[in-house]
Amino acid sequence: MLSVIQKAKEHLNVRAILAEGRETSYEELIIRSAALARILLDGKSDLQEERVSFMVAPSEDYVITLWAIWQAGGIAVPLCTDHPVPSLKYTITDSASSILVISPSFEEMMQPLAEELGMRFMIISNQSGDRAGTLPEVSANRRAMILYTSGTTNLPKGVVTTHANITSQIEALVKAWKWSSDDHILCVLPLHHVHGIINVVGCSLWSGACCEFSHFQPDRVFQIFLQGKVNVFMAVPTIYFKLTSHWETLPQERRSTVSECLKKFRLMVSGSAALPVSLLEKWKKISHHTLLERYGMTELGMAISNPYKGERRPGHVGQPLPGVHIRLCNEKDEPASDGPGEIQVKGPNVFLEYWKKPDATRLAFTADGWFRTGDTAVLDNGYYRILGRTSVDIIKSGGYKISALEVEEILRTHPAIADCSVVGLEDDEWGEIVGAAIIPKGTLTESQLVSWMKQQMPAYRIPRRLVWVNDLPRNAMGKVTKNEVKKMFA
Ligand code: MLC
Ligand code: AMP
Repeated sequence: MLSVIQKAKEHLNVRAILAEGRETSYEELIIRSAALARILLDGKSDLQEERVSFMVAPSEDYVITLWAIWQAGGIAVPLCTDHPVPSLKYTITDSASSILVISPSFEEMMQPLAEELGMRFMIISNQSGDRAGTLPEVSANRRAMILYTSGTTNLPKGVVTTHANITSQIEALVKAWKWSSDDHILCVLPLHHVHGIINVVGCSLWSGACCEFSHFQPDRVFQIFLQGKVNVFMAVPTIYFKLTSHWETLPQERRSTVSECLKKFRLMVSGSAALPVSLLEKWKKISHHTLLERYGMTELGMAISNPYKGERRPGHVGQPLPGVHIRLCNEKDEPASDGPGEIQVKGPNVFLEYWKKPDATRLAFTADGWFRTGDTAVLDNGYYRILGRTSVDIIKSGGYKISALEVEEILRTHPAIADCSVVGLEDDEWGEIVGAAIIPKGTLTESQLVSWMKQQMPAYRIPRRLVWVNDLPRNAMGKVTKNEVKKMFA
């Protein structure tokens, strides 16, 4: 039996999920996911790693769908609920998904796509379905999930993890951060990335804790906190920035009430992008917590973390998590002791492969099997400190990874754009925001371009700052010099 289900069986009558006032127990999750697994199987004995894309709102239905796909022997491909159709179509076709499961609210958007792609189309409902029938035995080394991540190529790659990878990613965090069945976490993160899937939903349900879902809106988050149930929170720095800014607008009395409530939390974690020390300090004044900063990646789950007990050092990400091996290396993949060097990782948490991309998979690992992260760090008195990324073409905005090359490719398909260059620009709120220097051909206004971009890409990838130029700065080899492009926005 899959280990997530085995763990859930330890807490049958306990509340697992709270979403829009609905409570779901672990027992209900088990029953409903097994029933959906049988529907997915549709008479087959095992989906044999067929890909099942699903676009399900963060709720008990999301977990039921995920667990159903796993129990039927399929590979889960979670879709972003905010992506426009072209991005969704790419994920579905690249993963060659044969089944699409959706929440009812996405029917109008997704049914035509499922028909176009000849997929089996299912709308998740709350009927319990058929309880009879066996489910396949799915071994831990089988593929479980594909998450799409942007990289230094122009199209996102599917990161494949096995059940064993996911178990080890969750177990390391449960141990390091002392999760227990007394915990209650609020999930405001999207569920097509490891931060939400593994750190929040995965760890809480592994531990018999309660996972509550809400969309992110600062006042809503404080209202939920003030109900007094939530004691664990995890988010990207942008969310802490937005919560801090909102807290500062509150009347004095409300500020104190919120701060008193935050003080009672067991744990607050930040990650997915660098946490500015100034933000850590502001949040400490508000909440009385030193945020626990950790470092992770879609290909790894989490790798390095500040300690639960002991010094949480501002500006640092801490030490390797249990079972994770870290080294810093020079450009020749030779260990560079305390660095600076590229972070390379080995361990049972490390992903299996990029989906159907053997060359990219080979390049991502050294000859002796270390995963190259592309992040540079130093080891500073026993604590790792991230210095930056090897590639200028990777942008992190609001915790989302964005490939500058991917955005450029999309912009170049616009008939009134001759050429462009996309860069990440430092920003207090978003970490980085996307900027685009554009060489127009013909007439193109900013508002026309913005409304066109909204149909092509999700909000976080849309360039927020635009400059119109006649030419792009290039080096002697003719390559666009991105650091010069950045100066064009000064
Ligand atoms: C949205 N907006 C942006 C933006 N994203 N503007 C600039 N830069 C961005 N990146 C704009 C929208 O267009 C809109 O503008 C306004 O901001 C509000 O949009 P929204 O979608 O409602 O934003 P909000 O809900 O406030 O979203 C912010 C957020 C979200 C921080 C909640 O970005 C988020 O969920 N980020 C988390 C991503 C994540 O989980 N990453 C983990 C990856 S895994 P207008 O004008 O239309 O109002 C990983 C590994 C690891 O990294 O280590 O964890
Ligand atoms: P993703 O590919 O979306 O999973 O993003 C992973 C990347 O996020 C890493 O390679 C880092 O560049 C970045 N990242 C995650 N956590 C941190 C952190 N605490 N500090 C700095 N960068 C981080």
